[in-house]
Amino acid sequence: MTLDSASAALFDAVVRRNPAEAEFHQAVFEVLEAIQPAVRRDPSLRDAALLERVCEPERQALFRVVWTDDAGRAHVNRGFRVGFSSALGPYKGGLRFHRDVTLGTVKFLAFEQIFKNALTGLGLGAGKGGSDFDPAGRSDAEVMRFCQSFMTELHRHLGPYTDVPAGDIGVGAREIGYLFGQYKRLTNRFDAGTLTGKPTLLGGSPARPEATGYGTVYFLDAVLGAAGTGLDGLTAAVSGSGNVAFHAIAKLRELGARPVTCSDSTGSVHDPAGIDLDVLHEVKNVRRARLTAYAERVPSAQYVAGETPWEVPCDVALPCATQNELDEQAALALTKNGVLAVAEGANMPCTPAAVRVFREAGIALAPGKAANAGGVATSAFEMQQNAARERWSFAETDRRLKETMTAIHTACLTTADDHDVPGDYVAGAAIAGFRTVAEAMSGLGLV
Ligand code: NDP
Ligand code: 2IT
Repeated sequence: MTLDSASAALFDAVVRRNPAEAEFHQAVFEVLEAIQPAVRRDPSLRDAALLERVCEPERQALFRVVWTDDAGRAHVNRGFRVGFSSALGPYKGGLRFHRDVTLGTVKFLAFEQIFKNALTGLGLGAGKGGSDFDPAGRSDAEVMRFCQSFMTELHRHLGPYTDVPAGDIGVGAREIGYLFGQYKRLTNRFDAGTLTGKPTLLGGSPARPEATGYGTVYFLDAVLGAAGTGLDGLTAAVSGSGNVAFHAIAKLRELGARPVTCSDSTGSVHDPAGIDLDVLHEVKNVRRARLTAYAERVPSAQYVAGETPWEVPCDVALPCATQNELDEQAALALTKNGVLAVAEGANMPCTPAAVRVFREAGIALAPGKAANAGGVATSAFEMQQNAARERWSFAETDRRLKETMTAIHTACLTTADDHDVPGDYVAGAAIAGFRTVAEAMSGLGLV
C-alpha cells in the first residue's frame, strides 16, 4: 500500500517540520498508510485539516533536569512531555526513562497513544514524556532525587483534567511513587488522579502492573479464537523481561501456552522447559540483575549474548521490549518457522519491513495500538477509582480489562471487514482509532 498524493504531501511536511525524528516519521507514515482505505472512501475525513491536525502535537514541553548522585556530583538530563491530543480527554500516556530518549521518541509514543487511547473508548486524550536519564545502576536515593527534580518542572503541566502520566520503560511503581510524592508536596493536594500506576497504598489500581502483559495475551487469544484456535499447547517467543514481558509470560502460562524465551538489551534467554517466573521475578524485580543470572540459576536455560529471541521456533511471538526490535530478518525467520500470530506488547516493535513480511505471508499481526492498550485502559480504571474514592477487587479490574480487550479486538476486526481489508488488524486498529478521534475533533470545532 502507498499513500495518496495528499497524504504523501502531508507526510513530506511532517518530515520537513520535524527533522531528525525518525521514529516519529515512521509512526506517522504507518498510520497514514493504514488509514488509506478510510480516507479514500470517506472524503470528509480530510475536512477541516483533520489529518494535518492529528499529526501536529498540541503542546510540547522540554526542560532541563539537574540532580546529584550519591557522591554529590551534579548531572544534567533533559525532560520531555508532549501533549499530542486532548480531543477525547486529558492527555494520557506514560513516562520513559532511558538513555536513548529524544524528542522524536516521545513524539512517536505520544502519537501512537492517540489511536490506542481512542480504541479503549474510555475518554482519554494522548501524551507521553520522559527523559534521557539512565536508571541502570542508580541507587534508590539517586532515582528519587532525579524524580523529584523532574517533577519540580513537570508538575505545572499536570492535573487529573489536564495531563495524567503513568509508567513506561524505566518507570514503574517506585518511580511513580517518588514522582507523586513530589507532586503532592509542590501542589499541596493529594490529587491521586494526576498519576497512574501508583503503588497500591497510594491509590494504585489492582491489576495495573499486570494489565499491559495480560491485555496483550487476551488480545492474542481473541486473534487465535477468531481463527478457530486458542493458546493452549502453543509455544511462545517473548522478548523483554520488564513489566510487560513478565506479565505476558505469566498469562501465557496460565492459559496453557509455553513461553520459552525472554530478553534484555544485551541478549536472550532460551528455556525450552518454559520460563520460570519465580526465578525471573527474583532476578529482574528483586535483585534488578541482568538475565545472565537467570541462566546461571536454571539448568535448562541458555543465555545467548547479542541475540534476539526470534530465531527460536514458536507458534506465537510477542515483542514486549522496545521499538524496532523485530526486523525483516527476524520476521522471515519467524515466518519460516511457521508462526501463526504476532502480538505487539511493546510500542512499534516491528520495523516497517517486518510488518510487510507478516502481511505478505498472511500472518495475523496485532499492532501495539490495540494489543497493548490494556495498560492505559487500566490506568483509566485507576483514574475512575481515584475520582470515586473506590477500590475495586483484582478480579473485577481484570474482568473489565478482558472485556475492554475483547471489545477492541471486535472493533479492529469489524472495521477491517468494513473497509475490505479482512483480518488486517493493523488497518482495523488505525482506522477505528482515527475515526473516533476525528469525530471528536470535528465536534470540538477548529481548536
Ligand atoms: P520495562 O522498563 O519494565 O522493561 C523494558 C524491557 O525492554 C527490559 O527488559 C529492557 O532490557 C528491554 N529493552 C529496553 N531497551 C531495549 C533495547 N534497546 N533492546 C532490547 N531490549 C530493550 O518497560 P515495560 O515493560 O513497561 O515496556 C516495554 C514496552 O512496552 C515498551 O515499548 C513500552 O512502551 C511498552 N508499553 C508499556 C506499557 C506499560 O504499561 N508499562 C503499556 C503499553 C506499552 P534492559 O533492562 O536491558 O534495558
Ligand atoms: O504505552 C502505553 O500505553 C503506556 N506506557 C501506558 C500509558 C498509561 O497512561 O497507562
